[in-house]
Amino acid sequence: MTDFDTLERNYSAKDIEVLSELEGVRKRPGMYIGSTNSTGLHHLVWEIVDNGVDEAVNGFGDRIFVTIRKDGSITVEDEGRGIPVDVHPQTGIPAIELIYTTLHAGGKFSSKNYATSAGLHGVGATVTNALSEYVDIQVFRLGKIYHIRFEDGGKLAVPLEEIGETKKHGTLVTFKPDRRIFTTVDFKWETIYNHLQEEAFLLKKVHFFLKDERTGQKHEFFYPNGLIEYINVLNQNKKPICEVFGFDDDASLIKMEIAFQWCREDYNENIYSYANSVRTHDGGTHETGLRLGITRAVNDWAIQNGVIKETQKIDGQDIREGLTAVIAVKIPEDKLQYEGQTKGKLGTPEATSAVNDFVYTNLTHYLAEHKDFAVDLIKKCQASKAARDAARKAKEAARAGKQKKTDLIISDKLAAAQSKDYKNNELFIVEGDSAGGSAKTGRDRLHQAILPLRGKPLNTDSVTMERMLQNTEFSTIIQTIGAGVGSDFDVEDSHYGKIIIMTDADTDGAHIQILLLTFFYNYMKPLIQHGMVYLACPPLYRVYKKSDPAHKFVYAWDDETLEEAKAKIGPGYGINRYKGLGEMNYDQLYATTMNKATRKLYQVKIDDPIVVEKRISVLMGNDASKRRQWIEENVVFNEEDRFIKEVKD
Ligand code: 28G
Repeated sequence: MTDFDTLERNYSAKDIEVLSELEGVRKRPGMYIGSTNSTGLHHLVWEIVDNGVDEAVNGFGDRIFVTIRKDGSITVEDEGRGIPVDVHPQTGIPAIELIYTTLHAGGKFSSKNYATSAGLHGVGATVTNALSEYVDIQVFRLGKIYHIRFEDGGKLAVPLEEIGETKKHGTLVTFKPDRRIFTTVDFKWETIYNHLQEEAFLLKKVHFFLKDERTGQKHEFFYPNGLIEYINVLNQNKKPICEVFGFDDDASLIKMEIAFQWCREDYNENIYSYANSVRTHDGGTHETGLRLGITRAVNDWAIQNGVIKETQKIDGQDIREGLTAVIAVKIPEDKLQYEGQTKGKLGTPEATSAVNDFVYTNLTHYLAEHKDFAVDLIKKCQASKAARDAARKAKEAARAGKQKKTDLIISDKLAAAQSKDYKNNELFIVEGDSAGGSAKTGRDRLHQAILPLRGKPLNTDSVTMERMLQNTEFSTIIQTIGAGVGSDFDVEDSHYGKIIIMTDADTDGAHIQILLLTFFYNYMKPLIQHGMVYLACPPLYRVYKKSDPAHKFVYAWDDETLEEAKAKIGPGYGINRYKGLGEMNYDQLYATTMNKATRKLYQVKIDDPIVVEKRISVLMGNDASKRRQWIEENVVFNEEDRFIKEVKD
């Protein structure tokens, strides 16, 4: 079948084209993988894994093996048909070589195909190749073993060769990312673990095996109950009012799978959506359909069972409080469309009514069969409505002229900003009275407000909302921000455009950050979703000239900038190490940590629900030693961390 060794290979125009395409990827890696940091690095793995997953989803093989190797390479193996090795008649180039070296379009878009990968549409392998030191591939196909190897950004190093016979079938790809392209080439167990786990939740039939030869760690992911198990993991620390339940439809043109669980003492709406296995962070038509279907089913049940009158319909927002839902739809390629620049929002119009009807029918049926749960759910909705109505009345009353009074209540600890231009105001929540004092003196009074915190804040993950509201520290924060709390929180009302947590750069400081972030995550999630929560980043060192310590000095934030600082000062340098914010004068604190022009801030992001829930369970759970270990290993400002992401402003 394969006659690559009998056909004359036509070197020339095609080879030049190939080299320039690979070069193009190397010149603008960001265009293909988003960035060249840790996130971009791991993209190379997802591209290769996705190809194996596509093969499995098409029904060829149901196991994918991923191995992190000691030399910094990764091996991915599937048990599919093996990448085709037959020779393209015009060019004399084997299919596998073209697949790994050209930015060809994939097959035609068709209604029979459901693309699974992140949408690079077949060019993923080429991108990984272009950005690698080497890619080495073995194909087990139709009884033969084939080998091909690329080096130095995708250049053919060993042409396709037949190297033996085999009974297996599949593809084995090993690649090593190019250190010259990436800011880090350190593969992270946790990142790959989370990604494979997420894929396994979505693809119930596929087994994933992850192994790390650097540490000996191993894990197998296989979730035959898919999204049900996904929600069980997400909600492991919550208080459910029902089992996780779900529905799926594999027969329609738009395939869908949905799972639900409602919990008490959770004031957020937790909806996670996917289209063709890619997370849709910004929702879209499938999420719209889901919300419509839920609201309709719950209201109809309540009316038909005489719990509410036709005129007292429950607001969708009150129904969704405390709901965790995951929806995964599969849209045929020819109907798959997104809104906006990124692939974060599904645009396919048909998805809205398809999901709406599907959810309505199945949820109606479920409520009819689980009457006790339905009754509990309606009670919960009514309680949330009552709480919100009360909060709204209080807010309206405050707007009607009682504002000064609340200002007075919060003013003894808070040093308020003078400006009423809320969007440009910043609230610094500062660890300790002494740093708080320096911050108050040093700040930009027009736009910066300071709220000092004494001691460790309450762990809001282990108490009820009532208990949290009794806590002075948190009630002060809520009043200061002025935008409500829980389901009543309205980000538009925030008195600050940035909330900046400023703690010492030590374990206690990290713990305080986590406790505050837990509060914001549980009770003011939109602040985080809108990118309004930040961590200040005080310097760790001040490097000075011994002969002129007061005038010639540079600050350093980590070991790398410390080296740069030493070089800048030159021979005869001395180093101050800052153990806490309190060791800095007010003007030093302002210059290094608060001044917009010179400071560093980390923006808090939450893009991966599993990561967040896992973090919270490690960090907020009962195992204090696990928590301390995690904080010490990770929170000392690892810029690649997905929970905390660096921005400079
Ligand atoms: C181990 C890590 C990554 C893969 C296959 C199998 C086929 C294939 C891959 O075909 C070209 C374009 C569209 C059909 C397909 C084999 C059909 C028949 C394949 C992988 C041909 C690509 N026999 N397995 N690509 N298509 N595994 N694993 O990359 O029309 S990629």
